[in-house]
Amino acid sequence: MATKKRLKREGTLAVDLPALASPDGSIPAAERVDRMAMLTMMVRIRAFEMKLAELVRDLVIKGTLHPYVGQEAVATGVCFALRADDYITSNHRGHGHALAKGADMNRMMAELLGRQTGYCKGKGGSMHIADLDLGMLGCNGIVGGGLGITAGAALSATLRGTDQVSVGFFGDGAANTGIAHEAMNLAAAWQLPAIFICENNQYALSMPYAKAVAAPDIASRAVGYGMPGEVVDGNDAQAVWAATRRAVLHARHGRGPTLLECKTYRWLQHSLRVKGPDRPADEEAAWKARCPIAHLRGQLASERLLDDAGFAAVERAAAREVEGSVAFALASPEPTLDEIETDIYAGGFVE
Ligand SMILES: Cc1ncc(C[n+]2csc(CCOP(=O)(O)OP(=O)(O)O)c2C)c(N)n1
Ligand SMILES: [Mg+2]
Repeated sequence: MATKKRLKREGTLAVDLPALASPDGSIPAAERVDRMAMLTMMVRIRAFEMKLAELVRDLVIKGTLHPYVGQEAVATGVCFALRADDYITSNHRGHGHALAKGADMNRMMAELLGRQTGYCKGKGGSMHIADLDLGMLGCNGIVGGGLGITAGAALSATLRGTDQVSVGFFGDGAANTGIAHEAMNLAAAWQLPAIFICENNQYALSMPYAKAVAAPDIASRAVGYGMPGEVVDGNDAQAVWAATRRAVLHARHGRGPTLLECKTYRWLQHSLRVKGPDRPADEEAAWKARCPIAHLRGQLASERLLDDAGFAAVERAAAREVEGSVAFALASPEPTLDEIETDIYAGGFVE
């Protein structure tokens, strides 16, 4: 109870409201997202991920990783609605989240290739990429594990009296873990500035959503937690941005958390070394026909804001950046043996 009182005294009531926010939480008419910048980010994420598929196939990257291809509009739409000092937590499929929050592609590629110049000095790999300076609190290999951190970061912002918000990305599988329930319940009970972004890509590894959950929408759970919930077209970056902006304004006003369920689809296999059973071909084709990049490109083209040459230039720049990141990584040294016990928080051998 002491915490609750403290939240009231120092936290939610002390929030400094940003000038942009409307008191009812709606998006001010003047506020627009830069859709060209969003498209550029999505193309960069896809180019990065497609390159990783090659590097894994060719054994340049030795471990496994979980590709984000097909889901680019979620990370991009969400992160474009945030401030630089807001927090995100991520999951095992986290490269897109990191890039969209501003992570440096060179350092990401170096980490994936196990180089000293990587985000974790080449010792963490795909599921540990973090950049605290960007408010990127980490990818996470424990399904659902990021959500406790989401709530914790939101509590920290409240106790410090800042108006930062904390966003947690998680999958439809993670939605069924205990920590997801605990984090959402506590965030609502304490009215924390958290936003829970469920990327419902229809599968948890090989488990189809419809076999794991009776309810059609995860967003409907929000009612039970006492927070707003919304189903969003996760392949429409602008729709994701708008829904997130509403949630951000809600949270910054001290009105507590929101649950957004972004319906989307991963195009590639679960992880680049774990294929899982085949999915129905017509299902895959239907989702690929709703490519998030093609969708935004089409919107901009129909408004005469982007032509084919303009899009090709965006793709070329992304390809150059990715190739540059591979060259940077390959030119960087691998970690040395005397580093093996540094940066370790817990350890030991299990026999
Ligand atoms: C606690 C825990 N249980 C199981 C796993 C193995 N695992 C890794 S990813 C995954 C599926 C997660 O599905 P979802 O949350 O929908 O995310 P998606 O892979 O679809 O992005 C599982 C079961 C794990 N990493 N952690
Ligand atoms: Mg999933």
